[in-house]
Amino acid sequence: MPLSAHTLSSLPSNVKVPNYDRTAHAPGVVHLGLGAFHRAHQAMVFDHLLATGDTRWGIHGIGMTRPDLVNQLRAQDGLYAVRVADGTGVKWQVPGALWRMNVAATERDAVVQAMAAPATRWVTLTVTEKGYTPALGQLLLDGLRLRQQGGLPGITVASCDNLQGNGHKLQALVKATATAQDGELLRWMDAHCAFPCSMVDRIVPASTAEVLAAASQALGLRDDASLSTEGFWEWVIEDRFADPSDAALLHNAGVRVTGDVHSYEEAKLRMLNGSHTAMALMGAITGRPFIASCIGVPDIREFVYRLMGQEVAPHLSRSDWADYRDALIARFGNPYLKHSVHQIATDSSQKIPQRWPPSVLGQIAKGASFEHHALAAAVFVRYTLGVDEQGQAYTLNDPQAKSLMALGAAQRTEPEACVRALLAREDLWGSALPQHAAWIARVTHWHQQVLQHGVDAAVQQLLSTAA
Ligand code: CS2
Repeated sequence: MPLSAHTLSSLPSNVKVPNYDRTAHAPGVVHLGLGAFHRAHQAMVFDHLLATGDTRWGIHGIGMTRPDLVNQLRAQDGLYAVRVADGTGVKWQVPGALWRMNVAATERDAVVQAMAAPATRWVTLTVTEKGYTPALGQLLLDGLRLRQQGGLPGITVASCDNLQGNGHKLQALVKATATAQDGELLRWMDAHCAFPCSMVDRIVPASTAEVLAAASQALGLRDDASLSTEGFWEWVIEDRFADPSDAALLHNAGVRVTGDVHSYEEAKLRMLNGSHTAMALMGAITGRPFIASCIGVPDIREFVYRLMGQEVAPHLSRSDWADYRDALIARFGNPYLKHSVHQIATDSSQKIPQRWPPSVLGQIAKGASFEHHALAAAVFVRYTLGVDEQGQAYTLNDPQAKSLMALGAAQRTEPEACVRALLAREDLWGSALPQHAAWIARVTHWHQQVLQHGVDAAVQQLLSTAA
């Protein structure tokens, strides 16, 4: 039997279930991007708020493209189990905040209507780095226009993607979509809507057969949408809301509401996500399937430790970075999280710009070494070959896959030219790094080592030469 509203009462008592009515109220949140992350992070914060008796946090979840996921969740009445597991223990929970679902690609009108529903107070987004397109701007603008025309209150529109200044980027995108006729709408938006920046953090890998099997064992029911995550979660959001009283509510639910999201964003993007991308690319090439398998290699662990401490930390405004680094190393090693390196390597062209260049530029400005990032960039160049060190082919899942593979294709015969061509791309590295001769020289060096001796030997060489 599958998990659903009807079977919820049959779950074992050690599985935490929603204790509130899921049908009496209209959702107050429209969430765009119904992936694993949202369902194991914000949906659980909203579940907590609903459990306090505040009925305004039900979610109308929007899958951007995939009808299969939405169909699966609809069949389970929006219910799914989350395994929260790490060194401190294993717990199962069924969050109940997901009340309605649609697919943006095929049900656009329903999405616009949802944003303009009277009960809607928030729109949250996890549409990934590549999702910030004019089509997204238009979708939001259409929803907001309908609200304004209906004389409804403004809303909070919160980007939760791994982009620096994500709220500003989203607001600019929506405004850029507006035409000359939208003057009044834009004035209404400025006066009544809020686009806070936020940083969200929880490691939530795409689900695996192992997780689904563990779920059916723990629940005694089939659950095709179950997920596995860690105990740790963090949500830092700028204190800028359409309804200012939301600040206290979110704070009580464990969210950090602050004027300074920036320092949390930059630390997370460069420490956590920057290390993730470096390890993911190394894992893809060496044939190590998961982040935990990479961080389990002492040299890679030391590499990541030094990357964070020596090249990222000096440029962070967050002063507790050493604790943050140590906690990250432990989180990466969580044996319950089968976090596929190929999942994280997906869309690397969209992720690298936020994750690596700011630290490299910081080191350059100080006259300090950027060897770890240069090696990581060399590994990225090697990654574009699409075949690992055992000769196994893999797919580059990236909107730029074609152009990256075309530039990197001849790297065995013309390594320097390929490194140069890939490092010249301002969409990846920004405008300053491609001009920097020492950066190009060091990436070229590490690329040679990686090609000739392999990733592990290059890492070993770096560790033995760097302090
Ligand atoms: C990862 C992130 O896939 C990726 O690019 O680096 O999804 C990471 O797991 C989350 O940002 C953690 O909060």
